Amino acid sequence: MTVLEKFYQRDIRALSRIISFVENREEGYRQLLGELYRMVGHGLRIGITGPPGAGKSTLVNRLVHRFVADGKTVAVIAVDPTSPFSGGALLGDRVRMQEFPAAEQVYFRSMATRGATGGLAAATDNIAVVMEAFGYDVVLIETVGVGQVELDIIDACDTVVVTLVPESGDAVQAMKAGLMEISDVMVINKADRPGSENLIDELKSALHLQKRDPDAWQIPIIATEGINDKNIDLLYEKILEHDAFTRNNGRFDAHRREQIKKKIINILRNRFQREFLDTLAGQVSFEQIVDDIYYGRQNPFQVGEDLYDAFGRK
Ligand SMILES: Nc1nc2c(ncn2[C@@H]2O[C@H](COP(=O)(O)OP(=O)(O)O)[C@@H](O)[C@H]2O)c(=O)[nH]1
Ligand SMILES: [Mg+2]
Repeated sequence: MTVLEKFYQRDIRALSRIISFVENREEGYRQLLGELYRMVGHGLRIGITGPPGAGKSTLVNRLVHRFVADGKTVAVIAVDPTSPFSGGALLGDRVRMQEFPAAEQVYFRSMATRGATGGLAAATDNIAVVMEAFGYDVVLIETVGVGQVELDIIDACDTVVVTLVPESGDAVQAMKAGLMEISDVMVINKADRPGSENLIDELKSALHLQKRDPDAWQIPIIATEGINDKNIDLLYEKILEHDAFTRNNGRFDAHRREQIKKKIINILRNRFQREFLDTLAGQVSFEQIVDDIYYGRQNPFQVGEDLYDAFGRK
C-alpha cells in the first residue's frame, strides 16, 4: 500500500510522513498537495496568536479539551520560533498533549521557524491542508504574533484569536501592530494579574472608534485565566459563534476564496521571481551594476527598467 492509500485509511504514521514530506518540500510535494486540496473546506481553522508567554499554548490546550468533549477531532500546529532545546515550551506542550487519547482524535505537530526564511506562512498553510484533508474537524494554529510572517499565517485561518496580557502594553500598541485588523476574538489572558480591566476598557473604546459596518461581526473582548480554566467556556463559545456567523452570512466561503486567490498569486509570484532571477544570474553581472550605481553612472530605477525590458518581457 502506498503512503497516500494509508493516509486515506486514516493511518497516523502516514499522516506524519506526509506532513514531513510537505514541510521539507520534497520532490513531488506539490502534486501530492494538489491531490489533497480537493478534500478541504469543511474543517474549522483557528489561529491563536499573541506575544511569547501570553498563554497561547495554555489556551490551545484548554480549547482542545472543549472540542474533544464536543466529540470533535483536533489537529494542532505550533509555529514555535524557539529552539526545542532551549525554551522548554515545546517540551511542555508535548507533555501536556499526552493527556489526550489517540492521535486520531488529537494530533499535535510543531514547526520550527529556525532557518525557515520566508515560505513559513505557505508551509503552515500546506500542513493545515494535509490535516484538514486527513479529516480533522478543527485545526488550531498557534503562532507568535510578531511581524509580517505571523500575520500572514493568520491569513490561513477562518477564525483568529489574538491573545494579549495585561503587560502587553496599551491599546494603541495593539492597533499599531495590526492586531485589531486580524482579530475575530480578543483575549486578555492572565486576568488574574493587575491591569487587565484597564486594557479591556482601552481596547473596547479603540474598537468603538473604528468605523465598522453595523452588520459586521462585533469583536468580543474576553478576560481569561488559562491556568485556572476561567472564562475558557466563554472563549470557546465566541469562537463557535464567529464560525456560525461567518458560515451563515457567506463570509466563511468568501474568505476561503480570497485565500485561494492569494495562494495562486503567491505561487505565480514565486515562480516568476525564481525563473527571472535564474535568467538574470546567467547573463548579468550584478557586481558591475552595483558599481555603476555606486559611482553615479546609473540609478537603480533605470537599471530595473532596463533589466525588465531586456529579460522580463517574454
Ligand atoms: N498568572 C497566569 N499565568 C498563566 C495564565 N495562563 C498561562 N499562564 C502561564 O504563563 C506561562 C506561559 O504560558 P504559555 O501557554 O506557554 O504561553 P505561550 O508562549 O503564549 O504559548 C506558563 O507558565 C503558563 O502556566 C494565566 O491565566 N495566569
Ligand atoms: Mg506556546
